[in-house]
Amino acid sequence: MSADLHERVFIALGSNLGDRKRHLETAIEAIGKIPLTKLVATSTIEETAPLGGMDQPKYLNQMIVASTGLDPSRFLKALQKIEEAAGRVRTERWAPRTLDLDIVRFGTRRLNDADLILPHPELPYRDFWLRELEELNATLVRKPEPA
Ligand code: A4P
Ligand code: MG
Repeated sequence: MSADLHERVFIALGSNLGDRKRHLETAIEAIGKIPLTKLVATSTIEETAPLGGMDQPKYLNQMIVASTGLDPSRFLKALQKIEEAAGRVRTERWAPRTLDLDIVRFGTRRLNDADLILPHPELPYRDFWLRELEELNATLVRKPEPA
């Protein structure tokens, strides 16, 4: 598949259980191994207070940008496998987790499927996502992806 069929996907990583930094590192390595996918850039890691009003530990959050030839639904499935491998157990929504992977943006796609909404609807409300996205965009301007 030629490089111009690839789209840029921004992925938000979050962890607030166990060895949080290790979970982020392992996830990034695994995302780099998704078929037809290449890592482009990673943001700095931020420690953030938990959103959602539940009493739970602080998160480490980070965002990465990759280039992929997969479609959004296949890409989401690949991310969910990585979450499972990190030992994530889905309990209630917004509960503490070893690893959470959200697709923030997928090229310029807009989607409102039952299992995938693009761009991610929480994007405008999460300061740390907006900061990380800006940081990545600045990196992309300085270092354009090779064709
Ligand atoms: N889904 C729909 N759109 C997307 C998308 N763009 N990317 C569906 C990923 N998944 C998407 O997600 C529930 C369902 O959302 C998936 O099955 C998928 O089909 P989940 O990961 O199973 O459940 P969740 O993560 O508990 O719910 P949700 O709604 O994804 O919550 P968030 O937005 O992930 O919030 N506080 C801080 N400081 N930092 C955090 O990172 N994260 C959360 C979880 C709460 N508080 C936080 C943080
Ligand atoms: Mg999630």
